[in-house]
Amino acid sequence: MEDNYFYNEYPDSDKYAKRQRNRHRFKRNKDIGNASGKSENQTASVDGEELTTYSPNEAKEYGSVGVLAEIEYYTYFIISGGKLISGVAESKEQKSMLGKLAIGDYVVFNASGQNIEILGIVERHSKLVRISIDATKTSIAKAEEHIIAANIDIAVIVASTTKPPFRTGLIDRYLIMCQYGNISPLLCITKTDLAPMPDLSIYKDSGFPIIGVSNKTHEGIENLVSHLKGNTCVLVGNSGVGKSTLINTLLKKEIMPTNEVSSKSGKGRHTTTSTSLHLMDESTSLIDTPGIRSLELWNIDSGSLRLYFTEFTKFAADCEFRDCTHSHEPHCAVKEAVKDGLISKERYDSYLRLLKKAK
Ligand SMILES: Nc1nc2c(ncn2[C@@H]2O[C@H](COP(=O)(O)OP(=O)(O)OP(=O)(O)O)[C@@H](O)[C@H]2O)c(=O)[nH]1
Ligand SMILES: [Mg+2]
Ligand SMILES: [Zn+2]
Repeated sequence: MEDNYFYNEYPDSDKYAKRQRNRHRFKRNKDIGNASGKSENQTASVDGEELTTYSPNEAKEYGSVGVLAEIEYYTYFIISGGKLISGVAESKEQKSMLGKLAIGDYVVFNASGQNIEILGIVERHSKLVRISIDATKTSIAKAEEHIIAANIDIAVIVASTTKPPFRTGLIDRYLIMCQYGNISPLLCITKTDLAPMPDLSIYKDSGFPIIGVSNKTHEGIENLVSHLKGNTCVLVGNSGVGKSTLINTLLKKEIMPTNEVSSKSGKGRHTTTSTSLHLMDESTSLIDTPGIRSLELWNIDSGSLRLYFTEFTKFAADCEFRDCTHSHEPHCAVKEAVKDGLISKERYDSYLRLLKKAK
């Protein structure tokens, strides 16, 4: 779908930047208006549980369309027609709907009254989700999803050469999320000024771009920009790897607050606490996310995990058991392939570690 907002005619961008810097002091803006003039019926488009979804063509008939940039308490910020606008969820229905929206959603809204009323969203073409399995734990299809961001083209999986130390486990988890959500991954290694690039040979056959950058020297930034141009990109990764710093580098503005990694623990400080979307240019958006707090935050059931390690698939057909988890079973063709060097041992070990944690 074509959206028509332009960075150059983005009059509130400085205000937005300031608000970002002062976010800890941000209070719900009571001046934005209220929905008291509206009848409750106008929000009846939310049919209890489901979020109303429009096709891109339908959307224009029902209201204005803009991209959801940030939510703070009951206030939402939408970029539409080159402007950053905001509204407040007042009714029970609007509040409940807010909980179902994701940053990056194209929201359909009615701006005819004092307040901006969200009617629904345009169909999502992709979504980055943390997956948690429902109580029956029978399939991934039944998973209850927590959407990190919607309508994403590229997930920039950010890891640092050091501070915090480089590890592959989280990268593998994000690769699974990308596959589940129909999103192209890009691996970005920051802090190349502090230490050499880690050995990434295990990913050499995976086909996604791997780019080293430094936010200090700006090495690699141009290369990264050439990959991101024209796309909606979400930055994900551990706390302290430099996601917000990278957004500032790419926007050439100090919009996002950043914080030093604790010298004691070597861990990030969870500086970013909410997800927010920023325009890099008229066709490129960048979404900053809070660093994942814990590896246990999301789960995939052990039966589905193997499906996300696509390089196992062609061997798995020869396993003795159709539902082989490629761990303890005899006559496992995947284990054979690892032994023969046809599947990366490191990727397999990562699979086993995730399998142990999968519930
Ligand atoms: N030397 C060096 N330091 C960097 C680089 N990128 C980021 N940093 C520093 O790393 C620290 C953490 O950066 P942030 O951008 O706050 O990290 P984050 O990933 O946004 O962390 P959370 O918001 O907690 O998820 C800051 O002190 C940055 O200045 C880099 O390329 N080189
Ligand atoms: Mg951050
Ligand atoms: Zn097997």
